[in-house]
Amino acid sequence: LQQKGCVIWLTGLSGSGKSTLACALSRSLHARGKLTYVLDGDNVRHGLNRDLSFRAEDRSENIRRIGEVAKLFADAGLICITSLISPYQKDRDACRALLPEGDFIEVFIDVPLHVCEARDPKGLYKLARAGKIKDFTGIDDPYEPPSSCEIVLQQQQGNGFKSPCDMAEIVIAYLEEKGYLRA
Ligand code: GGZ
Repeated sequence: LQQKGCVIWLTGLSGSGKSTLACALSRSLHARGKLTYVLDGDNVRHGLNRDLSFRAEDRSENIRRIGEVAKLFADAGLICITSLISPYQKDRDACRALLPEGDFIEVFIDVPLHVCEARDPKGLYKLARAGKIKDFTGIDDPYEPPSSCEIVLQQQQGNGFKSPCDMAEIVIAYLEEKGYLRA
């Protein structure tokens, strides 16, 4: 086998930059000759998971299914990047438990709610505040930050701001150190 598979599990609020980071990571890994697959909540909810709502039990089922699919990709030797809010700790832990020790790499994109809300790229926070979307994460549905995860990314660290590419490099350095990028 040409590479050892793993799952890079991105978690964070809507508007925290998960999809942008997933894309930057995947490009950078391709440039190193690695096979990747991105599973994005927003996309998968239009196909495989189109029967699921944002109620707590449906979010859990969304995460469970994507965790199982991610495991299949990792088994096949790919680096699978998931990009879901995945707000509940117990659901993330259940996905972790599907994989061999070390192969589930949880990455918390730690962007505060007020920053995500100020960005509001799709206008969803505005709708949620107006009560037009119910059960919106961070507004009237909880987000449980990881209590312990492999990587925490913050936009502002020290005096500098981190771009999506800078963040991707941090994850790539981790993969390198753990031996996931060996030929
Ligand atoms: C949270 C919602 C909601 C509610 C629609 N709560 O920023 P986006 O728009 O593109 O990504 C969000 C996406 C969340 O889907 P996930 O599959 O990642 O969620 S979870 O892991 O909790 O199952 C957001 C949009 O769908 N969206 N309604 N009520 N986000």
